[in-house]
Amino acid sequence: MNGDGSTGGQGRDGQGDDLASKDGQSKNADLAQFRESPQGEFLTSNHGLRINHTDDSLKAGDRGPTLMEDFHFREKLTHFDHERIPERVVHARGSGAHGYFQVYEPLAEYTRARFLQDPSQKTPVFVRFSTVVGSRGSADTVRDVRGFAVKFYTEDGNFDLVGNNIPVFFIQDAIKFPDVVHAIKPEPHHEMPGASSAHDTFWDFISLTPESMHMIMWLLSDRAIPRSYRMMQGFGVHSFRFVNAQGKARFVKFHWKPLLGTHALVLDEALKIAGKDPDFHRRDLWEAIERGDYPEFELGVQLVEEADEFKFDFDLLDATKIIPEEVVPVRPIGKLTLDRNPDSFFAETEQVAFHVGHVVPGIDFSNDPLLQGRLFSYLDTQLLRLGGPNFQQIPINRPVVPVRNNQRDGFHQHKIVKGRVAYSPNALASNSPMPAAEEQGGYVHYAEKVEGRKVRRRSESFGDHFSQATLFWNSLSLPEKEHLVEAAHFELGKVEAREIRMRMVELFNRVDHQLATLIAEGAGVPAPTGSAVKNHGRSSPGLSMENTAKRTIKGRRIAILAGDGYNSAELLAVRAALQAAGAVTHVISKFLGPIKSSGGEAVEVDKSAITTGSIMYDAVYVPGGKASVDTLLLQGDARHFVNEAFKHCKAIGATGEGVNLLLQSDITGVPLADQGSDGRVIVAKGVVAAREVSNPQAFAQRLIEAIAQHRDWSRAEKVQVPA
Ligand code: HDE
Repeated sequence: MNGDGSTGGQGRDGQGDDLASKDGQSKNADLAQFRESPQGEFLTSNHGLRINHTDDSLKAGDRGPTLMEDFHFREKLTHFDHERIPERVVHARGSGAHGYFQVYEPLAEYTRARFLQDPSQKTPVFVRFSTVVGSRGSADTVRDVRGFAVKFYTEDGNFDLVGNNIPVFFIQDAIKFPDVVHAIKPEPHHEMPGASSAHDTFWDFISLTPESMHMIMWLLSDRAIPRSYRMMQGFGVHSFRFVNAQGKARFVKFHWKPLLGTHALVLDEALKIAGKDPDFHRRDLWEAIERGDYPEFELGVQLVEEADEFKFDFDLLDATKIIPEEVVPVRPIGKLTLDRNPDSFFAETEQVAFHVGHVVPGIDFSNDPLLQGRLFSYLDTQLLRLGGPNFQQIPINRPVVPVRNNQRDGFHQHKIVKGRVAYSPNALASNSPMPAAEEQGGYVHYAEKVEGRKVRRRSESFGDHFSQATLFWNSLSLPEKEHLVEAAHFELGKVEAREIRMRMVELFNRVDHQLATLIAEGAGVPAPTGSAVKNHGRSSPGLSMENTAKRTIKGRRIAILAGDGYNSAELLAVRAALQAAGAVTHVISKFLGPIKSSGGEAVEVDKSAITTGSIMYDAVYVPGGKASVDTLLLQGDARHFVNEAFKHCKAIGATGEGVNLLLQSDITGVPLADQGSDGRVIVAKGVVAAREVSNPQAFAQRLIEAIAQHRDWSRAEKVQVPA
């Protein structure tokens, strides 16, 4: 190492080229020096002194005052007093995971980014999923946008793709960001509601900001209440640029698609889970990774030639617009796998600092005014949140390549740089560290031609705020449309000012007349008398989650309700089949501990009824066994479980006497009463039931098919079910 460059601290000098290695382990190795687990070690002070007693302060006599000289007491308390850092202004609540990314084939034709060239190379990544509105301790399942931020530790430095699970945004210009965030955050006089858009100030702002209407359609859709972080899409939102080694640029939009399919909760479930398990998404992600069920997402790109920039009926620089997949297909380019949970929430998930400006050669920006504003904001926010300009030296933020420059000092500087030269140009250190030419990996901004007058105004090409909102509405399936209207009833139902509700209905009327009429009905305001615009009738199938669902039960949670006297053959066979198909099963009973089957075998209860509920499962199965089912019949909770699962359109299975529980619940519209003892399996509306089970495996197969549908929306009777 050259004595006048930086040494120690950051990066591993001289090894830059192989750090984002084929096996993706180097980042782990790089961070290993920072990981400690003090088992079996002595307790010390922060200056390394072994501490001999930490449970009593130093006092003058047993009952005397605490002494000033108790440095251990003061250090321990002072450090504790300073444990908190400011939470993120937005996206405060998050969950992180480590993993790796692999490209499918070399992309040299489109980009010179080195991590996108070699399919055998694993680039380490850290991902942080988040909600936007709530504070750090808020519930996971509220209606909200989800952040999907990915840090790629590449051999060219870090690339951060800081996206959301919704492909558009509320506003077109970053200067409006403080306004939209102030409007959606808890109202400042009483700090309510804690983490929800359902209040006056948000809808007041929206009703006066028509550019937000496309985003509002997504926010009211099921996308805003995902089933799991493992089952949601991600989007880079803005148009970025790919630039190849020849300097040719193309616009690019980034898409993440979950391999488990895109799935959502229903509103009632999301609201209830927020109380029963506020950590629902965090836990789901953590547990999936712990059991080796690694979440996977395919990265896709939409590429647009520079020459085609003006061929669309919207502006590519307008972040309230998508490029429909039918117009420009999404081309899959690689896969992200999340295979390791963080060791320390604070050190990793809380201290990770994403910045849209962290790019690598081959990836560049567009002039989207929202993106341009973000390029300022992310760096600025980290300075405050992480306490100064050296936040990139925090282990989770360190690139895997060396960092050398003439920046010096500042709070928490970890590097000890040798030499007296901290300026450029210099002759005393042979002008090092020196700029790299483009062919040496130096980042050169794409030389886009720009000219114009200084103006503080919006481009006319950003003027259409409704066509794509209508496109979204037209593309939804009927259940999705019903859910959107229900969500609007919930949100506007909490808005006290009638004039805000009226203004919103007027805006919805510019999206679609039927939509506005349905919303008005629940919002207590008159329906609009006529359509404000004619619906253009276009749709884009990719926008409906129905078309992105994958028919698998992998990673789904299935509840098995049982008590003493259960039928062991049925329970074990069905459970084994569900597990073999990749599902997670939990035996639920009144109390923890073992329960005994009718034949005397025992099975361990995974969850006691009081700690859980149907809302935390994707399906429920009730095995037979007279005594077991008779006990369940006496428990209101068990009937409620079945009712609620039915109401939420989930798959329900029952065998033997288990069918009695379904008959005694309020499930209607399923011909269960016809069940004779001929062993027929009845499959109706996602309910799979059989009195006599000669072949439990075959039964399990039918149940698996029903669960793989995710929900059976055909249950019109669900509204009559009390749950
Ligand atoms: Fe952010 N955003 N944002 N944002 N954003 C932040 O940075 C900002 C926007 C997104 O897990 C902040 O470190 C402005 C769009 C994610 O750490 C802050 C604008 C998209 C995360 C900030 C936007 C995002 C943030 C707060 C309007 C999707 C969490 C704390 C121009 C493409 C990252 C922080 C994490 C976080 C500013 C709009 C995604 C204040 C000014 C559009 C996923 O810098």
